[in-house]
Amino acid sequence: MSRATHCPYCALQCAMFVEAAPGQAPAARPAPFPTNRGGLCRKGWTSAELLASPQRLTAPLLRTRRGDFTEVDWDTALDHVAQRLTALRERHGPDAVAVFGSGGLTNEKSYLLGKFARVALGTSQIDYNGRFCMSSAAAAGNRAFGLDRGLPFPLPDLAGAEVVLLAGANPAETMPPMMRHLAAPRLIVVDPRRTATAEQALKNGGMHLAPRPGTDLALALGLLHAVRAQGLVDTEYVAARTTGFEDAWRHAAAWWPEQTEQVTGVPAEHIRAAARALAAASGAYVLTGRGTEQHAKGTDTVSAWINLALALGLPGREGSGYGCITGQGNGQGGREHGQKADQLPGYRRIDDPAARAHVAGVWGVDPATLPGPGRSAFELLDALGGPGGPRALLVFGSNPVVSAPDAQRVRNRLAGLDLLVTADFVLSETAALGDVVLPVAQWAEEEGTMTNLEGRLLRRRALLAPPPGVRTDLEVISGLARRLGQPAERFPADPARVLAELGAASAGGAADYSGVSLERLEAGEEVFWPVPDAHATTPRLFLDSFAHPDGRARFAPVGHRPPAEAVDAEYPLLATTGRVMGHYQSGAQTRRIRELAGAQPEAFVEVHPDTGARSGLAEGALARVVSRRGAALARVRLTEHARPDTVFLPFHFAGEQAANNLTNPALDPTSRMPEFKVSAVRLEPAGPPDAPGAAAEPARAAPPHG
Ligand SMILES: Nc1nc2c(c(=O)[nH]1)N[C@H]1C(S)=C(S)[C@@H](COP(=O)(O)OP(=O)(O)OC[C@H]3O[C@@H](n4cnc5c(=O)[nH]c(N)nc54)[C@H](O)[C@@H]3O)O[C@H]1N2
Ligand SMILES: Nc1nc2c(c(=O)[nH]1)N[C@H]1C(S)=C(S)[C@@H](COP(=O)(O)OP(=O)(O)OC[C@H]3O[C@@H](n4cnc5c(=O)[nH]c(N)nc54)[C@H](O)[C@@H]3O)O[C@H]1N2
Ligand code: SF4
Ligand SMILES: [Mo]
Repeated sequence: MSRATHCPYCALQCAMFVEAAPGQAPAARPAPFPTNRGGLCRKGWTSAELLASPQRLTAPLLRTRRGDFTEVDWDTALDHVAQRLTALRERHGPDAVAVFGSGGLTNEKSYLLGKFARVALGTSQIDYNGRFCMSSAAAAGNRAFGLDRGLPFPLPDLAGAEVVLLAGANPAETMPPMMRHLAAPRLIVVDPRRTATAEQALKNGGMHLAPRPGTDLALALGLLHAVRAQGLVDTEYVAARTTGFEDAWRHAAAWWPEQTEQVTGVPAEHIRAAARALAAASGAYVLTGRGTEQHAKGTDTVSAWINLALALGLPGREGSGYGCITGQGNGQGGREHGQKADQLPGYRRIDDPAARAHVAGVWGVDPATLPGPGRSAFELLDALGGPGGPRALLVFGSNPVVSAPDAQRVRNRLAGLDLLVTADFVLSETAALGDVVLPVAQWAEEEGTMTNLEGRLLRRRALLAPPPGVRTDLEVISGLARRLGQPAERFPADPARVLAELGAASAGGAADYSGVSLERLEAGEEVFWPVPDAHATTPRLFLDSFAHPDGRARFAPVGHRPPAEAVDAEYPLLATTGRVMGHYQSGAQTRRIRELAGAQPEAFVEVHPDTGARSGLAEGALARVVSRRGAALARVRLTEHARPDTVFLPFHFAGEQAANNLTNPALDPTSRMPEFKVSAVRLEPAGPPDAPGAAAEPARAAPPHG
């Protein structure tokens, strides 16, 4: 029996075998596992292609004076980076160097990267792409429950529910094997579009509520209103296990269903029916995804969904609950080990003196030398090269020129840097703008642990040898730390040693990993955090009490407010953005996989036929989707499944096709999450249906970095 690893992409972390017969390209196939139950999506099936792709980087690249890249050996590359970083720090101070990490990195890498920033660089300027992902749900979860673990229960629990409400999540495309757990429950899907997930709901006797983008908070308040008005509040649970209901209710009191219909477009009768279905179910879950979270009021919106779940008595009860569906492969673990601007390992706060003392003790440094909180992801990117902003950026596992909001602005900021270094296995759009590119090993070639959407610890296994010339991220971080004067033993490149240290650093924190060991995972134990000792596992949280000191969950008093940007005569439509099944994120990986690129080679925009007609756009026409910030070029897809006031674009494409050319970087005040899901736009015809060059990248001059 061959040993399994897990998919390189999303938080479902499907188990898979990866094998390469002699002389053949490696191939992936599903392995038995409780989460994917023997399934893989199209991305998983094709994931091994990039391991042996000719587009893979196998030598470090250094920008020459002429402006092109030249291959160099590792010593040359790392010496160069270390010298430049040292010079910039001496000249401008430690915060002149910034680090941008990723929820795709293993726990060990996330941990070592955070330590590298705080100890080897001494910078406060580190954040990561998870800030763009589920930071609003994390903030709301902490506020309500005192602890943030995406799903506080194992995924198979969902199959036993009668009703599952999915707010702004489209797992039929974003985590297809998850639908195996959602076959039996009736689904209530809240999404402006009639997605594949909404179709499934309608097929199984469920409902599709299609609010105008940016109005979920009102809808959740309207549902709470309908629950109370119909006498469906679980008053016993609310009295025994929560605080703050009356304060929260004051904000919902005005949202009777007819009023909610005015703002959201969801019929009042559907709101009442959804409230009744949730309350009548013997087991029910409320789950949130990026659709409801990626807003300038995302934290309050998630709080409103949690308020609804609390009023119905769902969280912390067997067979019911609330959960946030995390996104990236290690979206959960990536936010626990200290690559976030305000965090230290174990989900500790960097401004908490006790946390600083504990972690500094493990690291063998004086707590006073640890920097304080830094800038959040977009604020960090936006400060690059500017007055008082960082002069150098190290990127591990992200492609922000495609995936950050207001992408042209981010591109300009990167161009203003003195030094841009990227660790990647392909020349992503961000790597292509840089001064140094460091080629790293891929998932099937490295050891480590991941924490999936359920808080379940997984082993990533090296099943194949990396190509010669490639190093692991841990080796890169370790090599740079040593060149910056750190002792080698403080920055080990061996994942097992890093995991042991991570366990010690997290001990006593909210996300306690001190009892995690490779042996336990190797033995096939099911391990869910917190893991405070070698026998502990916590598949279900909150059954006895919530994590606040009084053991109660807290209702949050949240009111509705409109999106950051309003439509007007010039920009009369709303654009929302998201995903399609066959591409992953910025597309840096999946656009390089033949089958996936062939199936979806270029950007498209979903448009209601009436809106298309008004804009003079037929099926297959090229459109320019224009916002106050910029434009994206996309092929028109007319569909009755769109709202007439809303268009949808996937963000997987780059250059002039990038959806993020038009998105709004308005930030949530608590989570600092950008408003990816609402921009005011107009549609313009951009050429005939068969215009050539639609998929072409714009010409790009090499940036004149030093
Ligand atoms: N195929 C694929 N799968 C992926 C990924 C990928 O890139 N491709 N990425 C992974 C990652 S990192 C993540 S975070 C997850 C994300 O997984 P999801 O949250 O399922 O993905 P999205 O498509 O971003 O958003 C979900 C839905 O939100 C809807 N939406 C837009 N605006 C609103 C709104 O105002 N209110 C509501 N209620 N809904 C709205 C969109 O129409 C969309 O169908 O997917 C993971 N899986
Ligand atoms: N408009 C719009 N924008 C969005 C979103 C949206 O819904 N709409 N969603 C947001 C969300 S939820 C997310 S998570 C972000 C994600 O967006 P990004 O952060 O850009 O994520 P990826 O495209 O996965 O980029 C990962 C890069 O790192 C490389 N990589 C992968 N694994 C590793 C590794 O282990 N080590 C190293 N060194 N490199 C690695 C890949 O090759 C790729 O180039 O996008 C956000 N942007
Ligand atoms: S659902 Fe996610 S983890 Fe599973 S195969 Fe697809 S991309 Fe990979
Ligand atoms: Mo994400």
